[in-house]
Amino acid sequence: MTDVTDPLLPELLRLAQDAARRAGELLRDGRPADLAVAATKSSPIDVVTEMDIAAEKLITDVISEQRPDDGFLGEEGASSEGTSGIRWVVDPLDGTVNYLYGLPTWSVSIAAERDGERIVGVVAAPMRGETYHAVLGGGAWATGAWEGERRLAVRPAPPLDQALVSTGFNYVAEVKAHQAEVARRLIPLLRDIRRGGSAAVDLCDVAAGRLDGYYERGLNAWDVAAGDLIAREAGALTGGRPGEAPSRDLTVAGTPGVFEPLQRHLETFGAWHD
Ligand code: 2AM
Ligand code: CA
Repeated sequence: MTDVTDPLLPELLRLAQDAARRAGELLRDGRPADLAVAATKSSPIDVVTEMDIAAEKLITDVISEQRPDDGFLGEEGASSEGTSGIRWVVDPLDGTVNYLYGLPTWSVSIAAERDGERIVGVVAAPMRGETYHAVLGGGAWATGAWEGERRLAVRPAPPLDQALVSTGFNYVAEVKAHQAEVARRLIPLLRDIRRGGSAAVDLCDVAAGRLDGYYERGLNAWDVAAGDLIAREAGALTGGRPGEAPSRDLTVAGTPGVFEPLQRHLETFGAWHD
């Protein structure tokens, strides 16, 4: 059981915030201005991948310098066991396609786990000028360039037919086709859907009361580790299929009252399989 007064928690939070800020600046300032134009030419994906790898290296370097015994799991391949019981779960650039096109919704996601329990989450969204964070038991917070720290809370639940729900689609065409079918059945039951493009930001938007719900299939641990803690600390419910934790099969998040019927419909519509 985590003691919320444990001084390790603010130490890990500060480290995650520092690493996320520096990686965010690297990605923001290092993005070639002609990246979107280059998307029609040679191989812009390689440029994005290079930035992705550089950002992950920066994050693991910043953290390892302070805490050499911690483990890592990163989208770009960082994987080490560590010996301290702390493992960092890192997505250096979540929302890659938005980044490629110059859309603002991309993020750096960093979470810390102790003995498998998520205790710290930071999601930096540099083009929004906002960073979201949570420590287990300590609430969820946003910090912005133009305001101080703001506590995050989910919206009061509307009836499902007034709920704004975000989702995402896979990169593989056949998988996307099934996901589109699920969305087709869901849309008439909701106010509307959104397709943000960064799972980590979607989860933070549920936390901030900017969405009533979010779901997606096919996510990895690094996409959701930080955002899931932030959403839950803001009062959201998160899960996978009914009774299960979020997984690759399905991630669902929502304000209580929206989460449950959304999760039930997703089960019925087969959102958990390809
Ligand atoms: P990425 O930008 O790091 O690739 C968009 O729908 C969200 O889901 C993003 O967080 C994206 O992460 C992730 N995502 C979508 N399809 C994916 C896939 N096939 N493999 C891994 N991540 C995927
Ligand atoms: Ca990702």
